[in-house]
Amino acid sequence: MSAAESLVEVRVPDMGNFKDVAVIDVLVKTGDTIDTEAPLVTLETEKATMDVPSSVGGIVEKLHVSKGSTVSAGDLVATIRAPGASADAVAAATAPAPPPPAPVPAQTVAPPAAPVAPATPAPAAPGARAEPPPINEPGFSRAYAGPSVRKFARELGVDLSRVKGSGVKGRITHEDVKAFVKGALASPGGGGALPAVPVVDFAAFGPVETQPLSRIQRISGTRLHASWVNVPHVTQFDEADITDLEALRAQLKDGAAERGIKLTPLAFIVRACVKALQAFPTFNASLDPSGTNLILKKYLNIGFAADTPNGLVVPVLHEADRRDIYQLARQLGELSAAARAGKLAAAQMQGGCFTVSSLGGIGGTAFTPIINAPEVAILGVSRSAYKPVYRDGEFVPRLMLPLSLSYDHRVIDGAAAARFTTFLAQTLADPHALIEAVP
Ligand code: CAO
Repeated sequence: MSAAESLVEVRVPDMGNFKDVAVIDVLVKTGDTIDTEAPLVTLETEKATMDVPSSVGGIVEKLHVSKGSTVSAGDLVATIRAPGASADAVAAATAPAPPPPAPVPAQTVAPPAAPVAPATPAPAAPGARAEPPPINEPGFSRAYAGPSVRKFARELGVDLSRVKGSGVKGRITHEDVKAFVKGALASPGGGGALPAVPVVDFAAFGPVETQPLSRIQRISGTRLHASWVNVPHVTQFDEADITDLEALRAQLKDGAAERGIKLTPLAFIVRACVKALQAFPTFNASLDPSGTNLILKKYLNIGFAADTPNGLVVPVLHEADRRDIYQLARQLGELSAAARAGKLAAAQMQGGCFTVSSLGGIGGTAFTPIINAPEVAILGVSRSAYKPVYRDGEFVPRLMLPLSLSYDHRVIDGAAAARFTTFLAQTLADPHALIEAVP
């Protein structure tokens, strides 16, 4: 092994509650040269099959599992000899699984204020067909399909996470992959490929430095791009009068701090969102992969965008409807700390129904958040400011909180969105109802 190489251990990611999962296929052998995200083995639970991808590219030094064996989260799958891999790479390779992508109903990666560009594709030569969109690897891994269908899909460059299975329990068959390709070829643009962004030689105009995107940025970039191009977004803006809320929070803050709880506006906003989602159930819903059915969720988990040194992640406040303001504030603090330390488990980023993205602690007056698809709406919150509000014949100073609600226009129409933000603003203006105990 040269000085510029390291041995990287790839382990089974956190798979939720599954243990002793069967290895139904080993997709590489010792000595193979593999790319980052190349699938190493296929696992099969009672409900799904999933590939375990390699977090680094390199040469397969040793395989630690065989076909027919069983594994659980954290078990060693393979050792990869990676060129130039560092201790960071080892950490990344053994970190919890990346958040599952759409259409898996699990939410993980934060939607940014601006679209995240995909890796710049090379411009297509005149008359040449553009490259298909990149495969969403975590989604591909979790798609319910057998090894030969996976291989077939790889050969054709088909992203299995976008294919609807017609087999038993929704298992994807060869025919489903073929039908997907036929449909893609028949669609305008021949496979949905997007026009390429021009490639510019920036160094021709001055000095530049190249910085690789972090692993989280790369994963979130794919998801954000998928949401940006697949979901027709509209953003509804509104303002909530939080003068009374802030007065109440100021009264309660010190008592909460004595209990080790930082009572920030976000806990109140999440509580208000819970009430709004209960009043408007279509906002707590997702389209199924066919796009013809709305799945209404009877649980209420709320994700929140957290800014971390490695990029944006979305921890999820599970059963947010069962938590009072203090429990929400405590959980927000704990999950934010874990997110910043890079210690969130996969389960802590899954199952979200609706996302709140608060830039209130930083600044700004409004933004257009990208929906954390397959959720159907996201609330952006900007910094509150005192404004003159005309009331009873005079202008009075009121603390106004800007709200920016982006929604999927296939599911929600403008009137519903305006009703939602109106309800939210009214709820935030009545803070005593927000601090009531939760039944
Ligand atoms: N208006 C005015 N002040 C606000 C505010 C608002 N809307 N929201 C929070 N603040 C204040 C808080 O009261 C706190 O002030 P004090 O320390 O004086 O009490 C300060 O801003 C910082 O708050 P915080 O950031 O510690 O806590 P939070 O609960 O507001 O936010 C979290 C937690 C995790 C959301 C935040 O730390 C974070 O990561 N924000 C960035 C999220 C992000 O990047 N979203 C964009 C994604 S889309 O690209």
